[in-house]
Amino acid sequence: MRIDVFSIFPEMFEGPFSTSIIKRARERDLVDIRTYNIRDWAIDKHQLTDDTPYGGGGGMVMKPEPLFAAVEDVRGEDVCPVILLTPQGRVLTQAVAAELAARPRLMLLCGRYEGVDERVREHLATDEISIGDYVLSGGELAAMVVVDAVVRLLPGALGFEGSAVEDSHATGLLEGAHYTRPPLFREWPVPEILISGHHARIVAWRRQQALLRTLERRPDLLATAPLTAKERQWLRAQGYEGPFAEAV
Ligand code: 9D3
Repeated sequence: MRIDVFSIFPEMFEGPFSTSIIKRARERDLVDIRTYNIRDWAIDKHQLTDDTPYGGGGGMVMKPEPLFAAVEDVRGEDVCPVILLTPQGRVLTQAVAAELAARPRLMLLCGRYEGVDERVREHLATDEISIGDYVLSGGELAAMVVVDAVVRLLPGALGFEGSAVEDSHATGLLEGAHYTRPPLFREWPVPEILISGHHARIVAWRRQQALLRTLERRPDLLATAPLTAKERQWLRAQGYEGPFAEAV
C-alpha cells in the first residue's frame, strides 16, 4: 500500500511514522508512506499557503492552488481516494479503517487555520474524515491516527503485539482485564481462574469479562456486537435492556 500525506508541517510525522508498528511495516515494505510539504507547491515569492477569507470574519483559509498542484503532481495518472482530514468529515471507526486498508493507495490532506477553500472539498477531495468530536489544531494528528489504524490492519504488520482479528473493536466489545506476573502484587492477586490452566474455562471467563466491561462502560456497543443467543440472555439477566443486532 502507498500513503501520501500533504501538510505544511511534515516534520510532525517523523516520530510516529518511524516508531514501532508503522516503522516495521515500512521496513517490511508493507507500506510506502511519503510526506510532502504543501509549501513546496506554493507559487508566490513568499510561498503562501493561506489567505484571508472572502466576506471577512477573520482567521485564515488554505489556498486551493498549492493543494491542487501538490496532489495532481504526486498522483500522476493514478486514481485514488483523496481524503481531507476535517472536523466535518465522517467519523473514523474500525470499519472505516478496514475499508481504507483494502485500498492500494491513499492520499491524506491535512488542513490548518479555519479550514481549506471549499473548492478543495468539492473538486479535489473524494472523502472527508474526522477522528471525533473535539477540536484539534489541524489535520496532522488526525492523519497520524488514520495511518496508524490502517497500517496495523495490513497483513503482516502485527507481530507478537497480537492479531488484529482479536482486537476489542474487531469483536465489537471492549476487552476485559489483562494480568501478568507477579501473581500477587502488594495485596492484589491475579484472578485464580487465569492461573488454573483450564484453557476452555479461561476463554469463557474472558468473554464474560468483556461482556461485563462493555455493559458497564459502552452499552451502546452491545447493540451491534456479534453475540450468541446465550450471551444476549445472560446480558438481559445482568440488566441490559437495550437493543441487539441480528443473531450470529
Ligand atoms: C470555529 C470552528 N472550528 C470548527 C470546530 C474551526 C476549526 C477548528 C479546528 C477548523 C479546523 C480545525 C482543525 N481540525 C482539524 O483540521 C481536524 C479535526 C479536528 O479538529 N477534530 C477531529 N478530527 C479532525 S480531522 C481534522
